[in-house]
Amino acid sequence: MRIRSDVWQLTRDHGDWPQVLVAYRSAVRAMRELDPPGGGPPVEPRSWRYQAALHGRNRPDGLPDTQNGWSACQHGSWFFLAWHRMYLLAFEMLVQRFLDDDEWSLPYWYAIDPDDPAKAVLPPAFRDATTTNTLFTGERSPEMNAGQPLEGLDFLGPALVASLADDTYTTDDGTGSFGGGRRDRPAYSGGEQGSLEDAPHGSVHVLVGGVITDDAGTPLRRGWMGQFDTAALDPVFWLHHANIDRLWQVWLEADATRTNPVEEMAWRDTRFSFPAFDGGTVSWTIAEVVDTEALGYRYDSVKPPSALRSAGRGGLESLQPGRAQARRPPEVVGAATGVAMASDATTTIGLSARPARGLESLDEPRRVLLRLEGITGSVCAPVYNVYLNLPENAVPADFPDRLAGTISTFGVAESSVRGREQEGTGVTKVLDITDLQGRLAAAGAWDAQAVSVRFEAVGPEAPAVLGDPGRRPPSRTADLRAARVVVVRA
Ligand SMILES: [Cu+2]
Repeated sequence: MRIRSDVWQLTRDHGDWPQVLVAYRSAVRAMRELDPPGGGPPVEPRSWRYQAALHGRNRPDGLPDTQNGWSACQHGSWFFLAWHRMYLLAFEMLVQRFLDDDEWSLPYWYAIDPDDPAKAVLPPAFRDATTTNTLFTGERSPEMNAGQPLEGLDFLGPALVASLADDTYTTDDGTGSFGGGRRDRPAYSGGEQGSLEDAPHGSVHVLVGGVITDDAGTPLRRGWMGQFDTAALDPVFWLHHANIDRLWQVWLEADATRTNPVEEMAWRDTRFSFPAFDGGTVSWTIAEVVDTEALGYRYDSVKPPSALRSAGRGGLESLQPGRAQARRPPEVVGAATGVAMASDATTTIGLSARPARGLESLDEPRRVLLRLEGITGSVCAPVYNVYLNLPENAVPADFPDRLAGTISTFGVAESSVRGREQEGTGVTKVLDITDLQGRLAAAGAWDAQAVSVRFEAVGPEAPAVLGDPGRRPPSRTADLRAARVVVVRA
């Protein structure tokens, strides 16, 4: 059984260059040497840029290039975790062959470890700017390359714990889930993201990607990790995703009642293929990858964060109140359409006035959700915090108890472009506000007639590079918006 290990633990035990990273560096070099010199589309399936193109590659017009099986990554649905598990496994098999070492295993980077915030710094091997170091890239947040920790740990840690407290792998009624919304067929973008895919996964992408500026400091584009079509070019992508893959296992093992949706054919029987080292392909159905030990690997630790462990079984319910109740059909109690999400934008949502349905008259435990539907935009900050009922002119940071949740913008620009194979209708995110609504009501800060929603940008706003920037100059104004923001009782 191979072990995938914590890259920071290896670094602390063995110095900046543990053996697994020395080997990884030389495998990346070998794969990069198979790329066509001087750019142009990759042709050799084992090459570095070809492997990244499997995740995403844009044509000059900004739409995903789907030839050769490229642009196949799955986001915004229950296929997210399974597709990325296979992608990593096929990549790991290639690296093993390049190294002639079938024991080599991807390490993982636990960037948001609520019990060890020091791990939020990029491991030193990835920051070493020596020209021969293939693990370094300048197409990355300059702050993170300088050794600063990931921004926003204060709220990303709790977002991760809340995600791991969610008992449901998938739903199809828009009420949110750990693993993502149900979908009949695979799709590149759009749809309802699972809670793990959103803040814990997407925020690391966009914050590590950062913003690349010109000499005058004008934002030009996001770094590689911030976009589908470039994310896997950064060697740290694979370690970040190994951690997301591990967190799937953490979630499963945290409670014996949890299950993957293996009863559902559209999930279980869906098959994805990847290039094999000797030509041809390697492929799996999702049913074939649900058990990592059957695939030959496990993680050195699947211990949940202490905040989740100390919550215990009863505590899981306090983190996700009402989850254990019988599921009811969700009921929309308020909605606003065309909601601007630029920093400091505030939207007021009128709530159903009928007393029997008002949220204050809740006499039975039900969940209250804030669903942000169809989020689109081309210029936005990496991450947004969403607050409810802030006093006018309040500084959001002064009201951490009114934070409804954190959302990342990874994948938003990709889901906003309309094309032959995609609708361009954006991504959907669901925040559980049951607990917050209860606290606001108890503090006399909940109005049964209306709720106000305020967005706060974290990090600088930057354009996403989609298409030929020479032909279509990117907008400079933040244009993030949600087609609809809904308050739901479920
Ligand atoms: Cu990802």
